[in-house]
Amino acid sequence: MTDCLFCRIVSGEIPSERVAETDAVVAFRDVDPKAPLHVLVVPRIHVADVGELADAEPATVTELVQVARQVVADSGQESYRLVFNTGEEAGQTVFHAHVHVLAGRPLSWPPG
Ligand code: DGP
Repeated sequence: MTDCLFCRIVSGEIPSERVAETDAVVAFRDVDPKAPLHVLVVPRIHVADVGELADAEPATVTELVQVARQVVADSGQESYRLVFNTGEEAGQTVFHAHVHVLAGRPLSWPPG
């Protein structure tokens, strides 16, 4: 039993709409989408953020990006944005590493 939301999604205890998975990562649709395509790709191991993931399992950081790219390709999109909110001030609310995959509409810059 864990109180980490994304660990519970990875284990299947909390349902999600999965779009891809590998031995190391799981990709599922964000419950509050900010773009027509908004998927989260998360490592199966619990680490708080992408920096910790880079220290613990550097190959899994690469896999997050590869799976993100595949999810975008499968959706028929070409342009996309990957976002790693890291730390409270940067907007991170779930402290299990994840990358937001956003596509399907024009995305402005800079972000808020
Ligand atoms: P962040 O703010 O970067 O930590 O992103 C967390 C994201 O997680 C946010 O966009 C909403 C999403 N989220 C929160 N709870 C759930 C849930 O229960 N299911 C799914 N699929 N996504 C969730």
